[in-house]
Amino acid sequence: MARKKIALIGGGQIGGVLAQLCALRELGDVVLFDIVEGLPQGKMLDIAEVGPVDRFDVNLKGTNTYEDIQGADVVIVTAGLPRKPGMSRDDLIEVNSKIMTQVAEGIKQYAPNSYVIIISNPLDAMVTLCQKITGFPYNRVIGQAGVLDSARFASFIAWELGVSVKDVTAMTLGGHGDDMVPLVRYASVNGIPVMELLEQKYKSAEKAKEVMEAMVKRTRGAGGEVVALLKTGSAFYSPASSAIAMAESILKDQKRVLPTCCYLQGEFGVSGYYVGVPAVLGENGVENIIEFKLDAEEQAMMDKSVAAVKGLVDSLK
Ligand code: A3D
Repeated sequence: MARKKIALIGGGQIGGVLAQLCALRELGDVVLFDIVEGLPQGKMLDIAEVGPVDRFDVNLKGTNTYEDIQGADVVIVTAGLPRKPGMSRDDLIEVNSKIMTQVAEGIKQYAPNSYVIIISNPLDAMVTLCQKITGFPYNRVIGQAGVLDSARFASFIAWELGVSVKDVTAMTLGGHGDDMVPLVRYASVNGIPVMELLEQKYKSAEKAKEVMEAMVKRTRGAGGEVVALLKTGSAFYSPASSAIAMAESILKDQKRVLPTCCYLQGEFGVSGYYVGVPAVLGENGVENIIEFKLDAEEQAMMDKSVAAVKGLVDSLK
């Protein structure tokens, strides 16, 4: 059986970590593409030379030629500019649309059967554009945002309650912007509602609500928090790990339920747009979108988030 092949388009901060994670987990052979000469070649040589230490055995290649992505099973795209302090993700739309157009054409020509995971921002718009240009079916073009946004929410909850991050489940829905929807009602520690634990801790429902609101706010602004600290770019370890979880679920047909930027056709009352929702990811990409009932407050937040996505995506037309 042929070894799996993963193509990474964009060899910057996230691209380099993606390549290392693919190697460490032996997900398959990896090709790292970038337009900057020497950058992907240098990063891949650097990672390859530590194979004897980390004990991974996969082929790693850096390239400036799209032909080298031929036969890729999964393509992960990070090509595009990241934010600088004070910028919103939406400020990147003009420049990153041009980059995404080139990238999607390369994928369409050289990896026509691949499953594509987009990370470039503004996420929801870039996924939409990539799907349009490649013409690939919706189940094969998706975006990473929700795995990371949810992990940030879960981290804040674990730190607040003093419990292991391994035991916290939390999820965000909606677009990858400041209006994303952290689902408070479904956040739990091994199934025990987080709100109940906060009320126990503070012995006050009001204070518990206040603490949760602060965590929701921090989750919505978590990307910007990292940007403000780094000053020269945006988060890169966490988006890389998040996309790898999605890629691994597809490559190994794990059928994990992961918050994924998916094309909706009526789910959650949305039609014709890419929005973050829980999806089963397996050998056929998005195999199922998991819909469940939102209460009135959650639906209102979802509608607001979707309206922001629509505004941005419609500006592409
Ligand atoms: P960076 O380190 O600048 O890497 C981007 C790479 O893209 C650079 O090496 C460029 O040379 C390369 N590039 C530029 N134009 C092209 C092109 N036409 N074809 C191929 N490669 C090209 O950025 P980064 O890795 O930190 O971030 C990459 C993207 O991910 C940005 O748009 C970020 O905003 C986005 N991002 C998304 C998340 C999500 O959770 C969705 C999180 C963090 C960053």
